[in-house]
Amino acid sequence: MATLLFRNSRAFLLLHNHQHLQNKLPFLLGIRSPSPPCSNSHFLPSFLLSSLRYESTKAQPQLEDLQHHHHQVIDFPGGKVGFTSEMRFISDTSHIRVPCYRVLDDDGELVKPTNQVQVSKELAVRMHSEMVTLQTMDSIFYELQRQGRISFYLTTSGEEAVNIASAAALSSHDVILPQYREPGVLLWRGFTLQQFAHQCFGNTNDFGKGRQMPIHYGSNKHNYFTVSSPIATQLPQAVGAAYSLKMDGKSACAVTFCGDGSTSEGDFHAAMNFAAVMEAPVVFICRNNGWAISTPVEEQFRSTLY
Ligand SMILES: Cc1ncc(C[n+]2csc(CCOP(=O)(O)OP(=O)(O)O)c2C)c(N)n1
Ligand SMILES: [Mg+2]
Repeated sequence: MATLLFRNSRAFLLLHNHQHLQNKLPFLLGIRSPSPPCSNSHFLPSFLLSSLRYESTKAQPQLEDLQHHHHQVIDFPGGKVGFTSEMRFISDTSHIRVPCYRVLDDDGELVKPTNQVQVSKELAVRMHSEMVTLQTMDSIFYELQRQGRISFYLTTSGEEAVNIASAAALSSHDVILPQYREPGVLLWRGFTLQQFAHQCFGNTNDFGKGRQMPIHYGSNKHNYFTVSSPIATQLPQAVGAAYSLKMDGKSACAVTFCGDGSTSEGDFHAAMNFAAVMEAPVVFICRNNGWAISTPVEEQFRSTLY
């Protein structure tokens, strides 16, 4: 079965054992600079990496051990959630909710020294810039939809970092199977604002030739599967894509996104088991924004992890 890896204010991540994925883990866990697209050359010395990997992938038996470093809590659908600045695997269920991971306090100061390796200033600025671009694009398209110029739109408000940070951690060979709130991954990979506009307007320059609703982006060139409307269908498909990469001996993984509501679908559970049985190189990133349209998480499932 998949392992619950971490959850921050917006996302938790499930992953299966695979050497290639484990190479990416230190950055996904925030303790290593990411590799630039198409390259694996940014790694820390191997002895350090292997100790970090061991440290980061060792699952603890009880969630209760997770240190709560802060006294503050946030109000989140389903109840109050504490904070932690410790990022690590957890393997068990508990009556305690998984705390929200954060490294900066409300004033933008580091909460405490962590085992993180800083990314370069250049990369940090690019990540920030892409998050701002994503917000700006959202504002424009959202207003276009409200004005009736496009028929549909969904924003990524509050989830910009999940988009951009996960994209920055991957190589361009890794295939993305998105839900619909991850256009930032495509933006990071070079899809232009004009191309987003072509798709939303469904014109002749749209790769889908207007056959899809707005925001159903897809691009072969960017290894980004086209968004599909039925919730959670991308999850078992991602495992299939990952298994195919494994059979072809490729040094790449499949990365798929879903929302908290998607975890109620049968496809979610099928995907988890399929991935575990086939030992497929797939990363599941679940964005927990507390709601599936009007259904809050406490009405969606009985898991206490949220
Ligand atoms: C199979 C299926 N059922 C219902 C819907 C309608 N629907 C669209 S989005 C959505 C909520 C999904 O919530 P979540 O996965 O948490 O994603 P979020 O929008 O919160 O990011 C639903 C129920 C759908 N698209 N497909
Ligand atoms: Mg949701």
